[in-house]
Amino acid sequence: MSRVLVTGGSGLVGHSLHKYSDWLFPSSKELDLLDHVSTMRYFDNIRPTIVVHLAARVGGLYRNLNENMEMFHDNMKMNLNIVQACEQYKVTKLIVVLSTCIFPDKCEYPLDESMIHMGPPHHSNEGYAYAKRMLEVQTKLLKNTKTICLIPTNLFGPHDNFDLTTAHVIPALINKAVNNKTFNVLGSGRALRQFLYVEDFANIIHTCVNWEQVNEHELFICAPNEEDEVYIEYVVDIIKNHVGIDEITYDMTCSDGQYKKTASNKKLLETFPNIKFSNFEEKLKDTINWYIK
Ligand code: GFB
Repeated sequence: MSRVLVTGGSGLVGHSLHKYSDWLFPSSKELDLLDHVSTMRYFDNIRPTIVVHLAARVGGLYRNLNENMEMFHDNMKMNLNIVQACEQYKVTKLIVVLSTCIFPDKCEYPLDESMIHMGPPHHSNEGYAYAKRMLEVQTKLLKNTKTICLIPTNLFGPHDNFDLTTAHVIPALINKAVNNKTFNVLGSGRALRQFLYVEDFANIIHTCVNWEQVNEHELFICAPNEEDEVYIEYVVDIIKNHVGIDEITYDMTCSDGQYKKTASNKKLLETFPNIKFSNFEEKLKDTINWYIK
């Protein structure tokens, strides 16, 4: 009988997994991943057999630009503790979450799983990117634990972080649109992104938890189809029309971050042909309605 532990259970992705009610979702008070002793004590008591490691210090472009050192430091500490605990308590499967923003900034597109370490990441989030790349290396070195690195594109949905100073683009724009009748888009709006709805990602995680995994170490980019990549200004238009905004301005003094990070879902869909992706515009409107409610 598997005992599934989910770290970071109160966040965007964690919330979408609560429907798997027999899984464990400890709070950071019960399991402080920044504290080695607390982490080992929790694993010793609970003895999980499968770990879904979502907990991270994470944020949008502007948080990363301001907190690269803290991003590296905290994520390295959490990841070291989790991987050591999995080794010591012989966890059978560890699923971790990376991000398509950790890939090299200068590369061929579309991104595929083989490219992660082939060059420096974009300077805007190198702290986060290198910590996540080290997590991929750590998981590969585990001796008795099968590991899966899931690499999502930009996630969005209900229960996201909507704080304007740390949020990703979609919750930030929703917050501004709902709370101000005119609002500022940071940057030109010409960057390209593939947005993954959080419930679709939750389905991928659940599939991996139950997958009879053959290889010791697997990586899967989790992305909607490449042709579903959109400009930020397209997202702005949907939010503007759905909320009924009068005027929008673009603050061209702000960074656009990475221009694009187009990623291929080929390996994921070849391995799990039943994976489906929701309609982006419909789920963006659902997320706005959830925030307004
Ligand atoms: O989601 P986001 O903040 O991060 O998106 P990244 C940034 C893009 O949205 C840039 C535009 O092109 C911004 O110019 N944007 C427009 C805004 N208005 C806003 C706004 O009000 N707030 C924000 N945040 N963006 C992140 C990485 O990159 O991707 C993280 O830094 C993480 O580490 C995440 O991996 C998935 O997509 O640029």
